[in-house]
Amino acid sequence: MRYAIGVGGNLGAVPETATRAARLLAEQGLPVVAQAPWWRTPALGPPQPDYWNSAWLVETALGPHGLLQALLRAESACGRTRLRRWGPRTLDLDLLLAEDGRCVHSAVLTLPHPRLHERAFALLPLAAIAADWVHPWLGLRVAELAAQITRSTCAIAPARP
Ligand code: A4P
Ligand code: MG
Repeated sequence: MRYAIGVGGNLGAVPETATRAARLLAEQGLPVVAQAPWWRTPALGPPQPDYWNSAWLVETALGPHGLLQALLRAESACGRTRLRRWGPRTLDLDLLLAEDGRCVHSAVLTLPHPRLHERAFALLPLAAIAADWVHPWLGLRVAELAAQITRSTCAIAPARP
């Protein structure tokens, strides 16, 4: 099964940190099988540095909760600390969408990610690697959701690390 992961961060050398996290996941049997380009995006939330944002597809036999645990472990191993919600971070790995469209609503996990469809910094990278995946609540393809996002209000741009 493949899952889409949103990758973000704005402290330290984020693309390098993400490469380290991908290696850690692969060592645990969760290979990153596709990686979107990087985008530079203004922070949503309290004032803080711009973000690096990308997206991955991860292949795993784990269920969504097992995958979430692996993502949280990888974040911690990459120096993630949590001081405040939407605060600056070395690495954020969010579970965005499952290829089969499965939905989860538990105390620790909501799938699809509840804010995926509102966010250019998540949708535009995701559309580069999973354009045809369908958002199960909305019945729209990722490419359609990305097209609906007004780029001008988000002022985000692809970038090279
Ligand atoms: N959780 C529930 N559902 C999920 C899911 N689908 N994926 C729970 C991942 N986690 C999920 O997350 C808090 C808890 O959410 C987790 O322990 C998990 O059990 P967190 O990563 O500790 O905290 P957070 O990321 O600060 O909070 P939140 O509400 O997840 O924030 P968002 O919505 O992820 O937004 N600006 C730019 N430009 N780029 C960004 O990437 N990211 C954020 C964080 C804010 N501003 C940003 C960006
Ligand atoms: Mg998160």
